[in-house]
Amino acid sequence: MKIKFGRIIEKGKSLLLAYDQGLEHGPTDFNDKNVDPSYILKIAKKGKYNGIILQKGIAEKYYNKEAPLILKLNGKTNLIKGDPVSTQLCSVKEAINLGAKAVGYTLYVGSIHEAKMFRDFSKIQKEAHDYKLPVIAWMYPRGKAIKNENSEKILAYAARIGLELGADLIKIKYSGDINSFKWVVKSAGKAKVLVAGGPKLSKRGVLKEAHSAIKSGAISMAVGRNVWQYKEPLKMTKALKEIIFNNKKIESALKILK
Ligand code: FBP
Repeated sequence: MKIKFGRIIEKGKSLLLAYDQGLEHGPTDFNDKNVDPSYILKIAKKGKYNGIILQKGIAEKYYNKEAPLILKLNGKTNLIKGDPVSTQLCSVKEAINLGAKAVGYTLYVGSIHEAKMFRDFSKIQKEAHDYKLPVIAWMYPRGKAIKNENSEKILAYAARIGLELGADLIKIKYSGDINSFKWVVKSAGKAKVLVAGGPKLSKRGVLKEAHSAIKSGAISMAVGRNVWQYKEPLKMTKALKEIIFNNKKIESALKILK
């Protein structure tokens, strides 16, 4: 089957901007500027991102083709504790009508609700592929059964599940070192791996993560807070791109942020 990646993958790489944290974490992630979705969409456009990740409410009210749209089809808040479940909130057809060029879905592997998310994901995967749309799976090990969600073993398992379930791209947390992450990437097989950004790091920390992601064989990052919480998001974008698309070293990219 020929999936249409379009601009989402460029020269074998991809830098995606995530902005679904309003649902996942609430406005505690935001300040006066980045609470406004228009501010993020400007970054996506000026930074020439390969995709902007939004929930449908933001897409309906703000999106105007600033970058290829990746519609997140499920979501949950962080208000409910215990084993997580993320249910479907938007259909593949609604996503297409909003202009989506790919769809995204979070799977909490290891949660007692894993079976429900697997079942729902398998339906949206089929429907999206009927339209040749790429499917991005957020593969997040979570729940009481998961002792260490960043261990190489569990991340490699989660990546492999993404491949088995038919994801085209897998968004996954970084394991912390290149050698262990190489195994995670290898376990994902032909599914391409994107490293998830996470909470705000130092400038060097973000660039190091991008550098390690590329060195491990990932096709890049899907980053949110580390770009739009940074005081100059477009400079951070440029620095990340130097590493991701131009194979620059961390020190050289850091000069952009001086
Ligand atoms: P960040 O780069 O801001 O961490 O965004 C990546 C992301 O996967 C978002 O798409 C999502 O909202 C969030 O992280 C979920 O984070 P978590 O479940 O770890 O709190």
